[in-house]
Amino acid sequence: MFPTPSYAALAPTDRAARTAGRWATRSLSGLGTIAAIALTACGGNDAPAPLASKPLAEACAAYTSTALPHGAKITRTELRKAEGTLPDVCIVRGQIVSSPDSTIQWAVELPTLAQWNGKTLTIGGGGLDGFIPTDDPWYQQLVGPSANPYVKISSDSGHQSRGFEWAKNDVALRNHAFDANHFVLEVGTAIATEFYGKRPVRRYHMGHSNGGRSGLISTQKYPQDYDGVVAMEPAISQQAHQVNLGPNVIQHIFKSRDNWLSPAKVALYAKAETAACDGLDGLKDGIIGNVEACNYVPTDLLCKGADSDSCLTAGQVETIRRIYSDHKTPVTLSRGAVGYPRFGRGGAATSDWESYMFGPSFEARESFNHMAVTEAARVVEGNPTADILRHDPTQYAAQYLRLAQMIDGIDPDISAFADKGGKLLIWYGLSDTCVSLYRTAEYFDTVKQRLGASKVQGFARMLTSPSVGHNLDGPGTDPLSMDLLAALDAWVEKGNAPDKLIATQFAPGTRTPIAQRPVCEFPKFPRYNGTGDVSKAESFTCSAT
Ligand SMILES: [Ca+2]
Repeated sequence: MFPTPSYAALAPTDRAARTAGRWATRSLSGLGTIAAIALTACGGNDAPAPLASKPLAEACAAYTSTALPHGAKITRTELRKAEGTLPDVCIVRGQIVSSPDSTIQWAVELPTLAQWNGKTLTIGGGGLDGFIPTDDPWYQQLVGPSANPYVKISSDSGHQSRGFEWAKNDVALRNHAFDANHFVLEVGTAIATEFYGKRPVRRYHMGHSNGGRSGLISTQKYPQDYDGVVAMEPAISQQAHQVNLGPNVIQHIFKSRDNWLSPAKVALYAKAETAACDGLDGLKDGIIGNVEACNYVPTDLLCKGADSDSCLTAGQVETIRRIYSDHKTPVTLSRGAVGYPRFGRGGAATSDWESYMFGPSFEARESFNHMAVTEAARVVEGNPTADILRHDPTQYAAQYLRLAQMIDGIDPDISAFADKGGKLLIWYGLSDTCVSLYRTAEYFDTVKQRLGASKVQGFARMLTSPSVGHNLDGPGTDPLSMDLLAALDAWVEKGNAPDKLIATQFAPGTRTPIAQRPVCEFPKFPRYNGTGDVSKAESFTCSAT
């Protein structure tokens, strides 16, 4: 139930066959079957041309199927004309009625036969889902132009509202947690096979926030589904987030105006934190690379007289201390987990603090974290008007555990995914103030402990970019400039591990490149070598200290 930037800032803002054989069988339905019969009858290579060999509009209008897996039914097909960097595609839309309480709406985007690279890309949805990611320009921007040659697959995860009330239903919860993406991947695979006359050779997943979680959980629940997964800032422990942030941070912020930080006060703090910590990575460039060494506490900003935008109250200093503190609400969640770690430094200089912690006004209580803990509290209390300021998670431990056991993507045994050659690329902005970087780092450590660090190095990486938040903005480099999908594809197809990725920093509000930095593996960050052009990546070395 985590947002993507589209959730808060950029717009009103995830799962293959249980066995490879099953989707191979499915792939011989429809036109594939006709092709197979024709091949047998002629005894040669004169298979009829696939539907996709016709002009796209004609092929799209003619496409139909009565044999899709999981009872999937097509509701309509439509041609979307090229726009911006997006090409012409045929969109096949449909649904899977899982139960009276959960219908999965899905869409499959088919490029022309000439453009198709023979692969599929599932795009995971953020927030609480309830929308089709491929219909949201933000998600098309997230996967980038590199995704255009792919068949793009996405779903609303099995419910049509953006709230969390559907979570009381087990089928809806299971669909959202992992099954919807799995079912729809099989549907998309069957459609691609019928449309192009050949089965996809690779299948990837890319998502951010909850969409990153859905990619990660697929490697745990359905390890045969994907050949590669890009999980950006994955929200893998959402109930731990609610149970801990609610009483320890959100209640504090919204119980008194003196604890809430206005945009002006966030800017004041951002400037002071940057001044205190920017140079710890060897260069004062506005980027706080060495987040571990940054321990600034803003007591120097304490108001000496009347409260104003140029000082912080004691309550506001306490708020900041809580953002940067580990929390231990005594509620045990899946795999015995208790607590939720602090957020990384640098978030005040991104749009994250306003989006996720404070919102635009104290009275509105519109921050995402406030909304998330409130929605969860209402589900576990069974009370649609429950107020987070009076909610005690310890009274609802069993209900939170039920949710966590379904949604959490924290099984460290992803050996089946690794052993079949799957590649996993996790990326994090170090300043994320929605989903703690340190929680995912803890999870990645458990994977290394289970599988061995050298094995993990062969198929999985956790990369980070400093001074970038959950909205993918900030003084740091642009996360989309790394082209993580292309990096994943190069790792899967050519064995080129993503060891030397470079990210580009743009002038604020523009697409004018001003500098480049190496993308480092956590806990390393780009440290300036002390000499060399500060705009060039080669002048920086990935360092842990
Ligand atoms: Ca710096």
